[in-house]
Parts: sequence; C-alpha cells; structure tokens
Amino acid sequence: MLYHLLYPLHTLFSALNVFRYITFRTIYASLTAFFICYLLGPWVIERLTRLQVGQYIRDDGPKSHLGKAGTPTMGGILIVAAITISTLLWGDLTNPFIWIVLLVLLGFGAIGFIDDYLMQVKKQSKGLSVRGKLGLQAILGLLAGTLVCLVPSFSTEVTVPFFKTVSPELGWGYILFALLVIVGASNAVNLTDGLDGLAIGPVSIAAATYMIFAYIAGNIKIASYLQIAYIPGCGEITVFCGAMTGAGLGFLWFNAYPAQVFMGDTGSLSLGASLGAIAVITKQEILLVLVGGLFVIEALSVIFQVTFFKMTHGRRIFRMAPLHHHFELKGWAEPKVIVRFWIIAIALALLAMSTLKLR
Ligand code: 57M
Repeated sequence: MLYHLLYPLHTLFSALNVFRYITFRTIYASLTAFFICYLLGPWVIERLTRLQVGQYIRDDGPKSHLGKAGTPTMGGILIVAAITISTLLWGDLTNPFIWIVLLVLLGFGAIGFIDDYLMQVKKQSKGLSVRGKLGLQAILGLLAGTLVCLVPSFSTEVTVPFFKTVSPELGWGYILFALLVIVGASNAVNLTDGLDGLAIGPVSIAAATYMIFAYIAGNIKIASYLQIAYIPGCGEITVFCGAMTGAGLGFLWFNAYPAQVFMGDTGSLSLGASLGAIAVITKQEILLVLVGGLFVIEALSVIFQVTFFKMTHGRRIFRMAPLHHHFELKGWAEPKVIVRFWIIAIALALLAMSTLKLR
C-alpha cells in the first residue's frame, strides 16, 4: 500500500524512490512485522489468558510438560495478523503471487483457528477431525496450486537441487504436486510445534533463507548468473518472506523458553503452508526438504514410529515421537533440545544455500 501511495510521488520528492526497491521494502516489512508482534504481544497474551484459551496438557507426554498447563495458545493469530498487515503495507499489491501466498496464510490460519477454537474455547477435546482438517487443507492446496499455474509467467517444471539440467515438466500435474508441498509443509511444522520456540525458530530461519532465493529468482540478471529459474514477479515474495521472518522473531520473543504463549494450530498450519507456497512460487520446491529439513526429520520420526508401532503391535523405535520428545525422555533439558534443533536448522539452511553454487 505504501508502495502504491508513496512511490508515485518520487517525481516530487526523489527520496521516495527507495520504495521502488524490494530490498528496502523487505527490510521494513521485517521490522514492521517484528514490532507488531513485539508491541501487541503482551496485550494478545493477556486477552487470550482472560478468554481462558489455556493449553490442555496430555498426561502421557514428558512429565516436564505438565507445568505448562494453562499457557495461552492461539498466539498464531498475532503472527498471521503481523505478516498480513506488514505485507499489505510494503508489498506491491498488483503482484498475483503476493495474493496467492496471503490466501494460503489466511486460509490455513482459518483452518487452524477453527481447530484451536473448538478445542480451547468450546473445550471439545479433539477439535476438527483428522479427515476434516486434511480435507480443508487439500481444497486450499488445490486452489493455491491452480492459481499459481494460472499465472502466465509461471512454468510447471520442477527444479531439482544440485542438477541444473534436470527439471521434469509436470503440466497440470503440477497442481497436485503444489498441493502435496503445501499440505506436507503445513503438517510437518505442526508436528514440530511441541517445545518452546522449536517451530518458530526454524520457520524464521527457513523464511529468511527463501527471502534470498525469492530475491534471486525475481532478478533476471542474478538468476541467469547463478543459472536458476527466473520467475518474473517472484521478487515480491521477498517482502512476504521478510514479514514472515520479522513476525517469527517477534513471536519468539514471547514463545522463547519458558513460553508465555503457544502459537496453536492457527500459527503452525498457516506458517508451514506459507513456506510450502513460497517454495512453489520461487520454484525451489524440492529444496524445501533441505531448507525445512528439521520439519522433515520430525515428520519422518512420526511416520517411522507409527508404522513400526503398528507393525510390531506396540514396540517403538524412539522413546516417543516426534523426535523432540525422544531427546526429552533421554534426559536432555528442554532448552538444550530446542537450541540444538535450531543449530541443525541453520546448518541445513546453509547447505540449501550452497545449491546456488553447487549444481
Ligand atoms: C501437535 N501439539 C503439541 C500448542 C501448539 C501422530 C502423532 C505423532 C501426532 C502428534 C500431534 O498431535 N502433533 C500435533 C502437537 C502441543 O502443542 C499445542 O499444539 C500446537 C501446535 N499444533 O502451538 O498449542 C503441546 O506441545 C507443547 N508445546 C510447548 N511449547 C510450544 O511452544 O511446550 C507446544 C508449543 C503443548 C505443550 O506441551 O501442550 C503436542 O505435543 O501435543 N502427537 C504427539 O505429538 C504425541 N505423540 C505420540 O502420541 N507419540 C506416539 C506415537 C506412537 C504416535 C509414541 O511415540 O509413542 C505426544 N504429544 C503429547 N503427549 N503432548 C505424546 C504425548
């Protein structure tokens, strides 16, 4: 909005020329989202506490979690609001990709909100059914995938990291592929969100990493120099990634151990899906397995554990899945698990960035 309001005035005040630059708008989108979370955080936490949106803690988990009972959840409302407001302020609103990624953020946020609302406010112990949740996610994923494919400049080839000559063309099958990436990322982040700051830290790291990829993919000169797919208009996603990074750090301020608030499904489903959508739009879809490697590891630990558990009628690979519970039960202190998982997320992001040169 500021871009549309202020940039045209650059002929009168040359200083307003800065609004043309994606880099400038990304920095301010990050700061705006950060300060929205930081400044409104205490108020939101107080409101959620007053509404008694306190987390119920399962008693079959690590005992250290029982002390977390009553911590307000649904803090994701703040994250989603901060990203949306900041993107609307600093983004170029004529760009179709911006609207697609906002649709994903708000749509998956709404699914998470319904689930949280049923569980926390209406006190229905299960919230949305697994089928209901997956069904709604699939509809939204399908819609987002279709919209992306309808953008004229968007190609339906898939980028394979490390192999610059391999890029399978999926045609309309790309819609299903996009659905898979978006829904998969959404649920993987949700599974990871089980310790203070464990999900929001790596989400911010992944958003910051994609900020770089989006900028490069949207800049014809840098993209051709690095030999990655040039996607006209994709540069604007940099602003969204900036807003996501800033909002993530602002939320981490309160979600850091010991957490004053949890993000709830409102946060985890929307942030994960947004990462998926960003990966699709920047055409670094498969790279998400590396950039969001921590979420993949957590999701795989659940898949292996559940499969093994069913096949062996009750035996386990890990002491408890997802993986963070395994280390807690091994006696690692919660902050140690969190920080070590962050370290892994940073290392994986660096590895992902190396694909810009290793191809
Ligand atoms: C959400 N939610 C947290 C909070 C957060 C198939 C199965 C593996 C699914 C999995 C599951 O349900 N995962 C999805 C995990 C919960 O956090 C809330 O949920 C939101 C995210 N959706 O924002 O509102 C708890 O996590 C802790 N927490 C923090 N800090 C945070 O910043 O400490 C969350 C955020 C909170 C709080 O304690 O209450 C969760 O873990 O429930 N299920 C599981 O993860 C369960 N695993 C399990 O059953 N494993 C089995 C296998 C065979 C399936 C096994 O390994 O034996 C565990 N979860 C819990 N207790 N709570 C097991 C026992």
